[in-house]
Amino acid sequence: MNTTRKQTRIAGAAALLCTLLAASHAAEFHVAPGGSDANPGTEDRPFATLERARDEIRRLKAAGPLPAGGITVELRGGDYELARPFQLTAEDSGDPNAPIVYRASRGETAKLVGGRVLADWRPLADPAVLDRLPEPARGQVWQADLKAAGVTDLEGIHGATTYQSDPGLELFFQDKPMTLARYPNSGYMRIASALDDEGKPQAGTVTTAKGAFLCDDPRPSRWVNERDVWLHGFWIWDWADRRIPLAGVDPAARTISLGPREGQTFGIRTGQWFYAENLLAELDSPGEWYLDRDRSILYFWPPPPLSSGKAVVSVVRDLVRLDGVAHVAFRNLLLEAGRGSAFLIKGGDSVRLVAATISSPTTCSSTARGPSASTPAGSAGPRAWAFSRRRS
Ligand SMILES: [Ca+2]
Repeated sequence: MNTTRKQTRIAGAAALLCTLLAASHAAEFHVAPGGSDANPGTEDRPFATLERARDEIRRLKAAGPLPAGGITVELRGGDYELARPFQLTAEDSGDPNAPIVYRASRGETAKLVGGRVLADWRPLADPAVLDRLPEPARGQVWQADLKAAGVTDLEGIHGATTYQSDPGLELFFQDKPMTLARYPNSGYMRIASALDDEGKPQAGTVTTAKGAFLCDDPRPSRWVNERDVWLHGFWIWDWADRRIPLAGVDPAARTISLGPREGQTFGIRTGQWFYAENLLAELDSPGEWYLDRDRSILYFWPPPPLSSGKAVVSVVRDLVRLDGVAHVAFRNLLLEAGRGSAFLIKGGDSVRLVAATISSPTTCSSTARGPSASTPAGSAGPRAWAFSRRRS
C-alpha cells in the first residue's frame, strides 16, 4: 500500500468516526439576546434569534439523520423581541428518539416578547381632546404616538365573527393588562328589550337584520359623538361573547344599534348583558386607555406614575405557531405582550409545552387531532393541551 492510499483510508475512517460520533450525541445550539446570527451558535458565540437556530437545524437535518438524543436550543436569559411569530412546520420536527427542545438556560429567564415599549409620553394637552375627557381624568392622562414608536398595525377587534373575539392591540403596564376605556367600569349593562325588524320590543330572542335594542341606562347619550366604539356582550347565551361595533345611539328613544354586519342577522335576547369599550368619553379611572386609530394616538391614565414601569403595546399575533410539528418541546420559557395566542398549535404530534409562563397574550390554542399531546405549565397530563387567561 502506498503512502497516499493509506492517508486517504485514514482520512475516510476519521470522517466516518466523526459522523458516527455526531450521530450518537445530542447536538446543542445557543441563542442569546446579545448574540449574532453570523455566529456559529456555540455557547461562546451564540446566535441572536430563534429563527437562526431553527434554520441551522434544518440544514443539519438536510445533511443526515438527527443525532440520537436530539437537539437542544438553549436560550440565555433576557428579552427576545420578536419581529414576527416564531414559526415551525413539519420540516422542523424531531423524532421519538431525537426530540428538538427549545429551552431557557438553567436558572435564567428567557422571554419571548411580542410587544413594543412606548417610551415617549407627553401629557394630554390638546383642548379639543381634553374637552371629551370626563372631569376626573383631566390632568391625569398621557399620550403616545404609536406611529412614531414604529407600531403601524393598529388592529382592532379580531375574530369578530367568532365567540372568542379579542381586542387586537392591547396595552400592558408593569406587565399587567390595562383596561380599554369602558363603561361601566365593572359589571355590565342590560338589554331592556330586544327590538324586532319593525322596532317592536320582544321578550325573548330576536333575530334581526337591524340589531337594535332598548337600554334603560341613560349613559349612552354621552357616546353620540364617539367613534369606533365596540360593545362586548353576551347577546344570547351567557357563555358566548362577541364584540360588535356600535352603529348608533338614539338618546331620545333610548335605542342602541349594532352594526354593520353585511348580509348577516343579529341574535339578541332581552335581559342579556354587555359593556361598551374603546371610548375616550369613558376614560375615567386609573389604568384605562383609549386608542384614536385615525391619529395613531394612544391615551392612557397610568395607575402609578409612568416612570415606575414599562408601558408595552402588543404587536405580534400568535407568538409561536406550530403547524404539523412533531416531537418538539418548549421548556421554561416566558411569553408576553403578544396578540391572540401565545402558542398556536395546528395538527402535529407530541408537542410539549413544559413550565411555560404566559404573562400577557390571551390564550394558548390548539387544533391538534389524533395522538397529539402538549403539556401545559406544571402539568404531567399527556393529552392535556390548553390553558388560557381570559379577561373579564
Ligand atoms: Ca371607564
